[in-house]
Amino acid sequence: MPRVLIVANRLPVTVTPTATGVEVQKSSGGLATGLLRPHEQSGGLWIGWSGATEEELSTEQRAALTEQLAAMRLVSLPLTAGQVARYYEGFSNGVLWPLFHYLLDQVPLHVRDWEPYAEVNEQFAELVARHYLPGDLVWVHDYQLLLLPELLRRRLPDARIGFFLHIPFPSEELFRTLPERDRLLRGLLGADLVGFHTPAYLRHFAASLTQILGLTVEIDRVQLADREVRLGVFPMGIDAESFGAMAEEPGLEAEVRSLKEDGRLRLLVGVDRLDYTKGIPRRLLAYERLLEAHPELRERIRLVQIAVPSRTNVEAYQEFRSTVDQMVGRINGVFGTPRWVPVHYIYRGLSERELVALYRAADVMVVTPLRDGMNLVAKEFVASRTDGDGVLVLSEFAGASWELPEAIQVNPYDVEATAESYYRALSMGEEERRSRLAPLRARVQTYDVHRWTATFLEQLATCTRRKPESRQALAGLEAAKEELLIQLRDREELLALLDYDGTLVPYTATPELARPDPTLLELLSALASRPRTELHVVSGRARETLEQWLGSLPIALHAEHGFWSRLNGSEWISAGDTGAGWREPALTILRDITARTPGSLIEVKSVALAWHYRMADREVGARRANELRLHLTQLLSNQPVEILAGHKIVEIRPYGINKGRIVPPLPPERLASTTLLAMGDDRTDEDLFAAVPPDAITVKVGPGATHARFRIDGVPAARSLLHSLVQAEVPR
Ligand code: ADQ
Repeated sequence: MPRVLIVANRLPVTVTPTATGVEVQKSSGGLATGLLRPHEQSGGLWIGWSGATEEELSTEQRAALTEQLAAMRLVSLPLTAGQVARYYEGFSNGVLWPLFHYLLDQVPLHVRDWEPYAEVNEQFAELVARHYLPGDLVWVHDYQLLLLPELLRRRLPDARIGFFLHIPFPSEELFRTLPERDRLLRGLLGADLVGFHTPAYLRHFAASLTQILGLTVEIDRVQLADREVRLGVFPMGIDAESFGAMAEEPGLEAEVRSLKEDGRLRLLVGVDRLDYTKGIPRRLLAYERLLEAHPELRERIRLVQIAVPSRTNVEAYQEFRSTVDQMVGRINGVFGTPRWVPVHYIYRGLSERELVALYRAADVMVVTPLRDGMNLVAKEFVASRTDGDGVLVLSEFAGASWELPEAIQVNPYDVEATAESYYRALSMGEEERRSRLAPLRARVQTYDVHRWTATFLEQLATCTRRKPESRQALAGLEAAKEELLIQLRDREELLALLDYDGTLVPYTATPELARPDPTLLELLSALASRPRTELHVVSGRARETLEQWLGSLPIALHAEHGFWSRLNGSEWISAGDTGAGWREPALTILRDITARTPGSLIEVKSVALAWHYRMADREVGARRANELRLHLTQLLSNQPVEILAGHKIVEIRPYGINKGRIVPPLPPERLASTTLLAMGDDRTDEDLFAAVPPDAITVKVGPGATHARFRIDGVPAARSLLHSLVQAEVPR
């Protein structure tokens, strides 16, 4: 098993400064339990913050802490109180947490803590890189470290990096409200594997990649320029066996009986961190509604609500605490009697044993968050019910709901319906209770936390990093430059065949906006005037455009994928008659789809027709493009044309007309003295790559499948490559 480096905001410990040093206590809890096994078994490290700020510890205490942590193979990332206030409480808990839980109104009006967030992520990257050894698996956790995968990738290009998000990934329309949305997405794309609790979160993330970054996601993977990122669904489980065992401990039964006042009370139980996402106020309102609507239940039921103090330094949490206090006070004041307290509210954490006793005592477990990544409490309840009884009322907005469909599912925003579902749960017969719980138990026992860690790490381990040799096969900009210069030493003629859009200029909203800028014209002109150099620009565009934009340069132009050619200022020559019977019917279809797809447009060329959808909504555009291709393929099946899907474009053009046509004849003696460069970004450029000799320097610009030998990042890299040719010494 490879060594696993776990990276999370917090280390699984609690640190207390003492007179002589520090006391370090291991903390338990969902994540810690789950990750302890790979941590122990792989001999790995856990890297995170200890929970004590730099200001809280003296120099001696810091040294003592480091030493004690090292013995547990834990590595602490030091944070100052200011960093905790801004990176952790400010941006992570003040902005990302509410936004990712759909609670936009909790996001501050003016977000200011981005810089410290990015800075701490950098610090994490430095620290992890320092401890990394080749072959390690790096597993980064949660929303505090969204930038870390990319920051690590820069430092450790060959590392296998996994990321798991413990909270929901919000719908793309919400996510895009974040000013730093692009950087956060790119941060995550530094990983090889990005995991979520549910398929819906994965879908939201994929939609964000498409809509915000313009990337194409193929169900569970995204192809980047130089590597692939896999996306996966890994619903987190709990240590079901240990909860089951605790539930069977002797003496527990007595505790359960006393909680239920020897059977006189039926209990509804809620166990949460005191967090506004957990739905406690509406849960209380629903309980109040239940008491109003069903007075016969008074003095016979009780809601036990346990709330662990959480994020007490964040203002929203302080206000929230007093809201809950007041509601509990009000309900108890209105409905309580000398013999009966309707809500038993406890504001502190309980031991695991106390928790299990409560889970066992619950007639109805109420888990009604407004939004929750997964919710482990629901699973802990199920695992503790070794007696096979008890009803789970579960919010449909908890990640756990898709895994636990046999629970009574509720919409926590619907207070009336929630109250009714409590009633339904309380009135449910034993047979139904048992038959609903059995499949829940099977699920929670099978997909436990150990299975969760093992599955994630297994998948991460199969993300094969490219070996150094194969990387050379698709090397980047520097390698392409080097190879060009080496070839030019022996073969002094330079023949450059260059695509235009997406290679020499970036894509623009509409095709006419992509006219060449002065820097490009200068660059092409300098390259064309290089001795023994022949420069061709080949494009899918119409002749008129190319002539207008590049006609004054001493270069060869090829329009409409090589149907038209104009060699150094001569006349345009066409490839011959191609028949045009297909154009009218095709145009009819194109006009129809354009009318139905806002932001799309038709380009009519002399032989080809093109449908552009760069400006259309990304998802709709892509769907319509598929529809169009299908339709055209049927309509034009007996016509001498081909239908091509390019970069945000669908093109119909006569057969045999492709960019490969423009490669000039290269008799052996010319071949021996020519260095050939072919560069393009689109699928149509693959025809060009296929038509040149195998040792030509073929360069793919940007992501996507290719047969080119080199891949570079984008237009600036393409220009930089040409620039290096202009500057290269020409032998005399
Ligand atoms: P949390 O928001 O912390 O976790 P949850 O999944 O319910 O939510 O886990 C809480 C843990 O704390 C449970 O193990 C529970 O037993 C314990 N706990 C809660 N209240 C307690 C109390 N009063 N006393 C003692 N212990 C208490 C985040 C996400 C979740 C996701 C987890 C794991 O918000 O959606 O399920 O991470 O990915």
